[in-house]
Amino acid sequence: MADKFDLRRNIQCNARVSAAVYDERAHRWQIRLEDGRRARAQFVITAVGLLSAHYIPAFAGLESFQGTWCHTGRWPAEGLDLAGKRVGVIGTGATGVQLITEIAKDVGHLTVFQRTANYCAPLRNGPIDPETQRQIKASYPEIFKKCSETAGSFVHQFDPRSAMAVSPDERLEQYERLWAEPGFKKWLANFYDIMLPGPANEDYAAFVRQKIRARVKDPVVAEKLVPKDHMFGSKRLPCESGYYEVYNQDNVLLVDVREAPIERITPTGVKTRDAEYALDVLLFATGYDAVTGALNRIAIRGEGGQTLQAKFAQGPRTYMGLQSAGFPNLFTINAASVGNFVRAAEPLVDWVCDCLCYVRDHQYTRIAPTPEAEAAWTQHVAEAGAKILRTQADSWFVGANIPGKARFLLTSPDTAPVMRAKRAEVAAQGYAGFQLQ
Ligand code: NA7
Repeated sequence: MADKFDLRRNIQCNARVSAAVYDERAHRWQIRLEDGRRARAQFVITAVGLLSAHYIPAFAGLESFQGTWCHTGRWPAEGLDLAGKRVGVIGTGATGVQLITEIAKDVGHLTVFQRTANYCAPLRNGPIDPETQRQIKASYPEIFKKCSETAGSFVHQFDPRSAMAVSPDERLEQYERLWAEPGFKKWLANFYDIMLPGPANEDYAAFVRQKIRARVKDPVVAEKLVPKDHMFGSKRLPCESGYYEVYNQDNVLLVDVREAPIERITPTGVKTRDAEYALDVLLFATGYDAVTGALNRIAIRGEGGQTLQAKFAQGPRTYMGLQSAGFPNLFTINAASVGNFVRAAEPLVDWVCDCLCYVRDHQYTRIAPTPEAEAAWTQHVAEAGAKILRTQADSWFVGANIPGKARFLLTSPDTAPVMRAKRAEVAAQGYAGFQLQ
């Protein structure tokens, strides 16, 4: 890719950005790298990822642990030898669920520390024969077009019928049919209202709970794995390939740390209120300081010396997730996308490119949102966000997984097509809501 588009001369590898400071007189950013190198740029576009700032809870005693430990997002490049070892995993989100399923095949003994049980959906992935691969590749334009039309930029379209508007038999038939199919269809091609708070959502949640119970032999363990404290889809749905069967293995133990919280890490393992678990390896599948975390790890200073971190202390304050007032010429792409990030990011990048061309073509040197446009957008996120499923549980969607982080929807409450239309309209109106200078 780098060679095809002749990008190498424009890329600096191993360049960890430590600070970016806005020069108000020159309308330029001064960027500092950790190794002392510096750069100047008129525009800065952050593409630092929504889920890249890994989070390890501040457990007492971690430094005393004599075994091996790591966060899943910092897996050693040389790999970890888990064969025959006593391994502990903290966290059962999308990462933990996939990790547990894979390592349970090798480890000597596995202890899973679960705080919140999740609704996990079977992926049903399998080998794709060469002919099917050829067909998929030949239809990329249609696939991408479909993705551009759906709420979350995935290929699936919701069934426009309400689950509650069809008979219970018909409803169950659809649930079962989609459950048996591969991929995300079981939630994203289902009745539209299973992804809204209300009776359809609860009906489908009950269906999924039964699916979990049916796969776990020990009914006490099964009940621990059945989510009862949040709505289906209010947290990101982990997708799995044999996760629940892991708990039927004799060498796997599920520890409910809501019942008996982790008190500390000891030199030899993990101590909860009720017991101590001896471990050779401890794996943290404890997630990420989402969206703002990676931005806050860079000292970003805008006009008047204010920091982005201070500005976002009560949650992101942006105009459509793209820019923040007082931080001109800085585009924060990661805060503006939603759903299938890869597909959603592409039109976003195109919009930013068009915007930069507009600024240059009109001989402007500075673009920033007006405080009014930013305040209106922030209010929209709070109000529209309060009605959607993603704000109903304590998850990274709203920053609730990080102690002390303000609770605020970190992505847009609108669907991807709505966001695209809003951005297009803003551009068509000469970048309405932005101040150009
Ligand atoms: P998640 O979804 O944030 O999951 C983190 C997990 O770690 C979750 O089960 C948490 O329990 C658990 N956790 C976090 N802190 C603690 C403490 N202190 N004690 C016990 N357990 C804890 O991160 P993932 O990496 O799995 O997934 C992130 C995204 O990547 C995912 O949504 C996809 O979009 C891809 P909790 O649920 O908070 O009780």
